[in-house]
Amino acid sequence: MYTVTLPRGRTLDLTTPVVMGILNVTPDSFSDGGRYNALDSAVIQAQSMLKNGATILDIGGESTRPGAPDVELEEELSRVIPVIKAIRNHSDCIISVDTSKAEVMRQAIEAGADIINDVRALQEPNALHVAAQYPDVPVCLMHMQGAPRTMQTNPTYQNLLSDISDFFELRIAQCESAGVARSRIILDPGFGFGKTLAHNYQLLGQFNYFQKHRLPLLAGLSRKSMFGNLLNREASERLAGSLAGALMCAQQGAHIIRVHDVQETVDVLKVLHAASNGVEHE
Ligand code: 9MG
Repeated sequence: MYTVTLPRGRTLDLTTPVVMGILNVTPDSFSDGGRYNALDSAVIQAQSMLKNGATILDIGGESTRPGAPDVELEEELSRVIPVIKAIRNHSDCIISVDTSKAEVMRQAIEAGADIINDVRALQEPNALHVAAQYPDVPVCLMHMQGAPRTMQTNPTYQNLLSDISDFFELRIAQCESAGVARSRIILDPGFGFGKTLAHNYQLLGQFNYFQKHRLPLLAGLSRKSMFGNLLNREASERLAGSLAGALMCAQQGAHIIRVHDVQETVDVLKVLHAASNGVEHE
């Protein structure tokens, strides 16, 4: 049972799994074809995800798919900050910023973001320092082996699960030393980030291993190539695989499921909730 403190006196109740809707504001967004770059479209997309049951909106301006090029600071700021401001003007929803850059984190929080989602686990220059300055902002630390440009070149582990867990423990300790309290941390094993197909399915089958850290867990598998490669499906055809993955992670203790297809995932989680907790007799 976890409740996470948020800015402006709010909290995020993670007693049952919640959906984080993905709002990519990159020109090459791999699964929405870049349709949502314009500010108005981003706000419309955000409203639609909230209407469909998203609890959190994850806004990112850097593509982290394998092979993606780095994005300059000014470019990332210009993509992300106006969108956060516009959504915050329309809604009191929970916004996370998907970034690894300290300055993007800082400006995003000042613009109204509530959560830092960092695929590089606050390892970039100054990121820990900025995170420490906002004690009400939770941080998601994701595991990645390597960097997006090269991470899929022969990833290897001594022991996949314990290597990832050791990384978590190290980063948790480094966060605490830098002034980021353990109670603010969310962990994510990072499906697809420096993992082979076999690694990804081992993670999916044994996601509950990470409950041992006694911290909220995030799972991001939506439309990833682990489904494309297994099922021979294009990104737009990976809904069934993504829902199966979401369900498996939720059943094994994931608290936050990061997805493109909000409505369908919310339905899956409602079915899981009904089966786990019962429904009123008619
Ligand atoms: C930004 N991003 C892309 N994939 C992700 C994943 O699996 N987890 C998290 N936390 N962020 C992700």
